[in-house]
Amino acid sequence: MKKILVTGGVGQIGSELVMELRRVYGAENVVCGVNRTQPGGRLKESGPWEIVNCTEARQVADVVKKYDIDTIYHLAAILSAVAEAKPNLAWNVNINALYNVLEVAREANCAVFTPSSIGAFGSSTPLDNTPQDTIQRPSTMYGVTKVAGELLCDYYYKRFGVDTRGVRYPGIISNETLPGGGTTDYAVEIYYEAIKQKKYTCNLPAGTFLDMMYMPDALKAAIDLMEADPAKLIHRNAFNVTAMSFDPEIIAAEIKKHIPEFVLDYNVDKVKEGIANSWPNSMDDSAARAEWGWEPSYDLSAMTADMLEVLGKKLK
Ligand code: VAH
Repeated sequence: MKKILVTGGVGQIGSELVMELRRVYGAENVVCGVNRTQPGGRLKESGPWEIVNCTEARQVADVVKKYDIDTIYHLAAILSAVAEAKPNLAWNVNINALYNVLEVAREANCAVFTPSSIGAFGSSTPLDNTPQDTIQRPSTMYGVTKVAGELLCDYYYKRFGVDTRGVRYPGIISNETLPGGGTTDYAVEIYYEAIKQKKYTCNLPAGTFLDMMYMPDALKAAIDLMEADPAKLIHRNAFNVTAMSFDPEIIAAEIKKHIPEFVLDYNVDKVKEGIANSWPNSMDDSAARAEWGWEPSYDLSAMTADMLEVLGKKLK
């Protein structure tokens, strides 16, 4: 049975990935790695956890040795908006920590999943139906770390044989752990505010189309890719994956089908607007579909119904 370490284990994706991996592989086989914040609730009670500051190579090596880890899901990262405000921190976490994880994986023979992002593209990329293989000249520090991360992961595969794989995640929408400092965070916040206030002030303007995905599909993409037959992988770092593309007006209209009195207005964050405008409007994920059977389960309608049902109970 796989022995798995998840870094960034209390983050938006990491906290749910740990629970899903524990369901699939057995709780005792999945270590929740956290930088500082201890896990709480069932995340803490359902399996092992460790303090792992991935910018310290020794800490990564010690946990991998202690639990005989053979697979690392490396989710620890600084997201786009925070990365733009703190570029040095973003480089240290998104690249130096990744380098440490890859070096430990090389020495301990671990497979490594590292998410990239739609942020790995820039305004010179074809932004509609963005191809798997295309120009990647991002103008944000987040995007620079994502492109460099993709190249570093591919290098460790080709040069050292480390089994590295990754996906370019779109904006991820979920109802467990709030995202921290992303440009796509509005697409999570809008559901919470729709239930609490029946109104939302959006920090991205109408017409800003971005790829998005519901968390269950994001978890499925990571696990399915890591279980895929390596002989069928032409690409590795990293695959375009998406489930939907919408702008604030479209998600608001879907919410209004459930909460007719919901009102959307705008107070645009110019930094986030600039970041979002440099990202694809929609991605082509045909390579992931062809090479490892990627297929999302949730569209905007199904996601909205589920988000509002779950949050309706959670926020009561
Ligand atoms: C962000 N949610 O907004 C992250 C993600 C595609 C966006 O990388 O930075």
